[in-house]
Amino acid sequence: MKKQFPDQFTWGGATSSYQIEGAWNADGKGPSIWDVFCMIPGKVHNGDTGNVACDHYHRIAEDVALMKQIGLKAYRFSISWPRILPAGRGAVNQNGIDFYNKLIDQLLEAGIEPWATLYHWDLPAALEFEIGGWLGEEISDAFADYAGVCFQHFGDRVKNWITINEAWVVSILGYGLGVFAPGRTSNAAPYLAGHNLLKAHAKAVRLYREKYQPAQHGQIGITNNCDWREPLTDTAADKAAAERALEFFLAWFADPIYKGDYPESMKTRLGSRLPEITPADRELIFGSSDFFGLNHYTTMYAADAAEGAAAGSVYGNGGLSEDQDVSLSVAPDWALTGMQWAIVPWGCRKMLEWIAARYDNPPVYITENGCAFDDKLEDGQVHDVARIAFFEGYLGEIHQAIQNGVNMRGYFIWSLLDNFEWASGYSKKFGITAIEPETLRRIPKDSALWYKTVILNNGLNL
Ligand code: PNW
Repeated sequence: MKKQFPDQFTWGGATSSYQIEGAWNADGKGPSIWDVFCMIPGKVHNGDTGNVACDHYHRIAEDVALMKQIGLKAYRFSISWPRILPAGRGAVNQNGIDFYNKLIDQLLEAGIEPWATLYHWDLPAALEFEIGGWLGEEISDAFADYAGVCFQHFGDRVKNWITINEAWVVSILGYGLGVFAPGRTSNAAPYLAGHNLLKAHAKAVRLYREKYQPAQHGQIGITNNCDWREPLTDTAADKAAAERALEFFLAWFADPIYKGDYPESMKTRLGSRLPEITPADRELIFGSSDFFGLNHYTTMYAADAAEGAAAGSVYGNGGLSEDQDVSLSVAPDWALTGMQWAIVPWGCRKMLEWIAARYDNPPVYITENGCAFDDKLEDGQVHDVARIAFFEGYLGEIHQAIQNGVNMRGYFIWSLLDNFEWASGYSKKFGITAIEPETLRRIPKDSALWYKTVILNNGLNL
């Protein structure tokens, strides 16, 4: 069966700076909160760090050639803030500008559209020390100033900008559960961090629209992550619990942008822990995204926990589930990836349909989707059949969502390369390309060859 995607559909691959670049202190780069977090014993599996990672910093030519060979139409990478501004604010590091210029130029030469994310978690450590990171009042202006440096230097060639990657992860895992940098725990800080992330995003967008977009003609938006929440039973209570869980996950950030305020369920349950969106904030944030960026990985059942104890996921992706009175679970027959995330392709379709219904069918890009498996490198090959099956399942449901009217514009595989998987270190492999230990040689897996044919056919041939 043929599943044809729309003309002009953007087929891409994604990575992020800290996860692949290495060169953590080369050529004037300042330290990020992830450089520091990795130094703290016990924070990252096996004591792994991003000091070398895939050494992408020194292998641009090789990596762009790999993307060209796979046939990527677009490449989503992130810019390391402390490589551009080593102290977070003030002096610009020209070597950092040169590095991204080289990457962008080589992508364009290879016919690959650059998609730049401005913040994929590697905050300059100076800003954590000096103003409390995302809890600091000055952080949104600092971010907008940094964004301006990027628009100024790269905006003549970069036409697709993502401000913030996954404000939910930054807030909940970084400032609530403390499992990601900067490792703080609190039940109030995440909501303040989230508020400042929204303001930072919106200030960068305002600057782009006022000063750069008229001449540069690019698009700018934010990428949020959300897993689907399926009601455990048909009861009204479980249906409401699933809806509430989605509101605490995605509508937390999308409602202010598309509706001008936080969801009612969050305001009621969080009280003064949730900052108020003032008229000035609303003016700034409402309408501040040219497209809807979504990172999607998995699905869980949600049940009302008002009567019992809320149960989150041990992997953190329930968030602060006691705030929501939601209990999460998975069906025993759902297959799991190496992250213990369930493989539920139909959840992706329901997620997309929920977004289309709630936000009036905005243009959507899935800016990450993928899976970790315990791949085996044998005779220089990786036969990752489970990963191909995962992608076929998810893309099949995305195709169905398009048939059902969802305004899908593009899809980025996470990830182009096996890389530093945050607190899991190098133990979790998401890539369609393996990295040979020691030599760091790139070895396309079977899924990379499979993806090449999907892109060539502009769809699936099942
Ligand atoms: C995303 N959760 O992280 C990131 O954008 C990537 O950098 C990362 O490599 C990828 O997904 C795979 O993990 C997430 O707990 C981390 O729900 C954790 C969660 C979601 C996304």
